[in-house]
Amino acid sequence: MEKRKSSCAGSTTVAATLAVFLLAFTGITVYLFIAKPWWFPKPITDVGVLIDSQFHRTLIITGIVFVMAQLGLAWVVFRYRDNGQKASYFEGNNAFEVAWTLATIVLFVGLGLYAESAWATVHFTPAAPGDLQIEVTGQQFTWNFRYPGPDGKFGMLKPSMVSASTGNALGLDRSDQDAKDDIVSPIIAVPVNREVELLIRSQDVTHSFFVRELRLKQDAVPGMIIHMHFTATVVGEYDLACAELCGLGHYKMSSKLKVLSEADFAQWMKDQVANQ
Ligand SMILES: [Cu+2]
Repeated sequence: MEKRKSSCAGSTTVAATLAVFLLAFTGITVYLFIAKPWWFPKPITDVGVLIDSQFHRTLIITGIVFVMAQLGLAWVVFRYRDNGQKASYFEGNNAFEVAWTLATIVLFVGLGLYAESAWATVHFTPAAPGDLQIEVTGQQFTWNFRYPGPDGKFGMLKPSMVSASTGNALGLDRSDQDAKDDIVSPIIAVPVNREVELLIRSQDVTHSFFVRELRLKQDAVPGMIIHMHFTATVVGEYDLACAELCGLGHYKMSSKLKVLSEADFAQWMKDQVANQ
């Protein structure tokens, strides 16, 4: 290959350093994903387990592509470093471009087709009859959870009656027969191994109901009641956060999800009835 003047030649050190950096960067990244020093908390629903296995499948495939691409880059950086040779120009390789575009399509469509129908199970199929319904209301910057009470019916809400100072954050019309036994709580408690249906709404701006262990995140949109259902299988207390930047107090818009045994849940319900 034709040489340029030797004074213009590049340095092997620069190319080698960059190649070594790429190797180290790839190694550290792969290590962090395998050792998992920071990882998701364990899922507490069967759907969460399905979502995790799909996540792992995607991660393994994209991980292999990532490692190959980084190793290829490190090799090219070192192999074709500036030795003082003249740069040559070429217009690319159509066969390669078609091949990797097709490979990407096959990969993404394939992963989509192979995916467990976990997400669709939650969003497109309704909860089974006899589930426990809980209404979730987001408002700047708190969560309120309403249970229909022993009659199983949610009472009337009147926006004109919303008053945080009198403790009626939802505007519940207690004169309505169905509203008399409604229970409103700042945390959400659910019985273990029983299907729960959430009716998610917002009183002002868009919020987002998010519990990591449920692997569920759903926007609360003003003017809509969005249904979502889950069955928690592990007793415990979990953080619930608003996952939508909803204003200055967004950072403190959090609550708790308590998954209780059947007996503890019955007791919790009793305490709530006494407190209303
Ligand atoms: Cu919010």
